[in-house]
Amino acid sequence: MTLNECVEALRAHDDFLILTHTRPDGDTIGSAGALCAALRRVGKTAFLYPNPEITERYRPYVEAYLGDQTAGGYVVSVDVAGEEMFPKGFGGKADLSVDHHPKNPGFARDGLLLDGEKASCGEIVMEVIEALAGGLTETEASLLYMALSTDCGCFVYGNTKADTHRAAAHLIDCGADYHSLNKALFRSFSFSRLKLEGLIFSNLRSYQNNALNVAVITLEMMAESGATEDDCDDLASLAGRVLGNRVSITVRELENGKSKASLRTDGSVDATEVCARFGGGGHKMASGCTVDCPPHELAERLRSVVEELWPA
Ligand SMILES: [Mn+2]
Repeated sequence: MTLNECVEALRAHDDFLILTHTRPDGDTIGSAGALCAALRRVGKTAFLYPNPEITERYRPYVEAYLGDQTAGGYVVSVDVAGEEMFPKGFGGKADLSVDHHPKNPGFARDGLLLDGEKASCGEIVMEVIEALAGGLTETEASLLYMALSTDCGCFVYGNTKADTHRAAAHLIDCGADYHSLNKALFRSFSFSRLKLEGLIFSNLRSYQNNALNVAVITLEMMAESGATEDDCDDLASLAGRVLGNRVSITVRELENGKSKASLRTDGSVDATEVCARFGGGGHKMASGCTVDCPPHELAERLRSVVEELWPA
């Protein structure tokens, strides 16, 4: 559907329930919060579905929009790539969907507003709000800045484009509190997370002149740092920070005796090919597998396959 059709669908209804995705990130939460605020501003009743997985990092930003109702109203999903990504406990259907995942199959009854070129769903919601309400408040701009900046890793991921920066500049012009958001979202970590990273880095192993790096995260390290699942975002990116890295292997020991591996590569070694040998899969540059063996053993087995396929 077009932007105008999306805005017309929003105008035609009065009560809204806004869905974020399972294991919600800054994009889905910021997009949902901003849309909720704008709908209220134009006289509608709107709430966010009380997604039980919203973490303490994000909850304060959307506390005012979280309702108790888990069904009813006109249901709008934001940044939700498919029905399997619906938040825990939600058993209904979506009426409207706004998204930037190219693979979104169009599950919403009245239509899907999709722009797969955007780095974040927040940039699409920004256009929706401006067309619906004729501008952005400072609160909405801040929520959308949270959405945009988190989905592009504060402008360092490969999805970052000139348009991403232009949208961010526009949000800053509209009053987004970007200094405090940048500090809170990208420069602040729980004590446990930092302690866990310390343990991971002290035990990091490096091969191929620092081009191949292997991190192992054991249950003992989790216990020693006091880290919980909330502290474990994006651990698979840590080993790849080594200067000269081309391939990184990260293995986490699971409670059930198995180990879960993530492989990230620059494309010189096909991550899917490596993980397929262990029953896993994914993409050429990022794949994973879960294997019934201790973490250090899995790391060694993966390393030997990567070295076997290492480019001459
Ligand atoms: Mn997103």
